[in-house]
Amino acid sequence: MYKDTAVFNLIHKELERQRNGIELIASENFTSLEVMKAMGTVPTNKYAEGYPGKRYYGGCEVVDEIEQLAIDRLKKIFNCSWANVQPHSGASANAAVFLAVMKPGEKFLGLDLSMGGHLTHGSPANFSGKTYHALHYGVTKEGIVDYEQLEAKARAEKPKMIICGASAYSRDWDYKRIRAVADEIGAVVFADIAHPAGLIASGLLNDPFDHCHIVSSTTHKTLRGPRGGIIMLRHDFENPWGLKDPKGNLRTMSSLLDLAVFPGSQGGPLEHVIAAKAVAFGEILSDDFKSYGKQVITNAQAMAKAFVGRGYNLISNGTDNHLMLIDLRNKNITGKKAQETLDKAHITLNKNAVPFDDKSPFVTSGIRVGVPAVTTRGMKEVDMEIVVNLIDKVLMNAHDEKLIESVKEEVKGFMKQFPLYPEL
Ligand code: DSN
Repeated sequence: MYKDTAVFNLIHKELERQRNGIELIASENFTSLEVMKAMGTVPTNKYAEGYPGKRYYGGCEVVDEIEQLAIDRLKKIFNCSWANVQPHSGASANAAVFLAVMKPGEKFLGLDLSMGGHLTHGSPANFSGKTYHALHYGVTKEGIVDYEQLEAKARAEKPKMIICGASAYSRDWDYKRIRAVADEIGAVVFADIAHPAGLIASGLLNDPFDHCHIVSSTTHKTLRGPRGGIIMLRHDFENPWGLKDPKGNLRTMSSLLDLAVFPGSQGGPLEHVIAAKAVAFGEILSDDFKSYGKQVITNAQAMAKAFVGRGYNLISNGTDNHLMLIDLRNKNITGKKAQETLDKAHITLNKNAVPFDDKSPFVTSGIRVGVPAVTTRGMKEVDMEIVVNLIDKVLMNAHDEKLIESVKEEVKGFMKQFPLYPEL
């Protein structure tokens, strides 16, 4: 029987990389072993186009129960009336929202990618910017969402949809204000909470569901589940915008979104991943998860303070959530060089454009730093000081290969205090 050693050796190598490094990519996390176990199971063998109770193939009675459990748990987490757990990723979830709400060429308004937004919020390189007419708002020079600009553009251009949410924004959102202007012009408000979802689930940030018509997220960032996407509605509503399905029938928002996921943009759902989502949602409903969310925010604030204490320039001067964006221009190092040099010391983060950046997206003036993953590994405020010291040492000595090698060894020793998957 064929037995693969090449792939499993590489997977083990990746495990060691994760164990020995400090993971600060704001969109990454470590799932529980239970979540991973669920992913490697037999529902991967099953085709189940459709939804629980309404499938195209036979033999779906068990995956129906799995998917329904995931839906029910997710609805409980966010106090929703409807949820779809099938999107393969956050980008797929967002593609389905566009498909349900917009016709090609129609206008929508989202945060500019260069100001912290996401590719699927209208980047010219993405389906959202290629298929629809993307308009953008930005942030002020203080680094806060420019709500006045958003309102002015909304009133002038009358987009069909306004997207709130970001990939590199460290402050909370004023969803109520966005909804108010959307109501003036009759627009749909769509919140992409992929980054802060876990903090929202724990009640630690403003609740988008009160004001936004549609909410999407990934499941693998602060929600600490498997890689995937979800779409939710708190209130399924009659469809005041007169949105129609592909056959021209008026439908409720939930049924338009279900149709947009399947058959609109996906085929068979990944039921093994949906099983893992259900496990993660069960974990989120526990009290432990709320303490995790609180520690994420406490750690992010401790880290922000430590960076500011060493003269780093934080966009918006701090953070409300799990991440911070740092402008490195006063430190004479680009985002690219910072990322590459820190990588050599096994400290992983990403270069990131800062608002009004004068460098290309491939170089950038900044870095994005997030704490969800290190918090999962058990780090507390005092550890944030240590991590910032290590980062500062590397960035201030970026050409000293010997020193960077010694930091790498220091990082490896430090991370032994925070075991990762000791069972594996
Ligand atoms: N790639 C994700 C991030 O890093 O924020 C967004 O999809």
